[in-house]
Amino acid sequence: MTPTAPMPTVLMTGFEPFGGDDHNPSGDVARRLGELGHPDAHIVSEVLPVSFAQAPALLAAAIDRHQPDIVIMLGLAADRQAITPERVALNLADARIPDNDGAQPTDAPLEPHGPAARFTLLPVKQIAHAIDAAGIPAAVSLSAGTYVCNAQMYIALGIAEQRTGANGKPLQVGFIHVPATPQLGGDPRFTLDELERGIRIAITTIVDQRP
Ligand code: PCA
Repeated sequence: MTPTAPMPTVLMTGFEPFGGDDHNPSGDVARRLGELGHPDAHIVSEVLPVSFAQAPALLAAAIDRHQPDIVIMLGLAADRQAITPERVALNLADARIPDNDGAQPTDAPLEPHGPAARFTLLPVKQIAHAIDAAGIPAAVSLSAGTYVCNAQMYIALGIAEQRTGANGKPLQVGFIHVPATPQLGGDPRFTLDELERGIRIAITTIVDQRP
């Protein structure tokens, strides 16, 4: 970003708790960033239900409402030991557990005529490197899985494809999974403050890398 460029608007999403947990750090971090702001970007945040049926439409509505330049979606990946920017979203819903509406799709395409996969529009290697260099474990993840987070990433990237043309300003979209906090049985290093610090670094990296 050049010094004279206006601050980009970042839509930051996270999720409500799911799978019996009483909180979800992805929603907590998104909410915090929306409240506290960030020096490099105008942040708006939304916490979405863990619902195959509802989350994509709510995300699309939030994009329409806020007209962001960048969409950074967060989700919890409780079995990971790092902050993991996602490289690929698959055209597949295959839920290990029911979502918060009780839906459990298996072996189902998200868009019957859509491409098999969509690739992130975020600089995932630079993001992982910058977070890791600040002392918070981070690594690029190949796949966002086959649950609601993957569905949200796939659909958001589809919205971005339609925006990059004459009809709208380009939209830079990607997804970052965060690990479980100590309250959820995760590594003691992954406090909410540390996850927030990591995501703040991700925002700075994305804004700095913008063409
Ligand atoms: N993680 C789930 C869905 C909501 C969340 O925070 C996932 O990884 O798909």
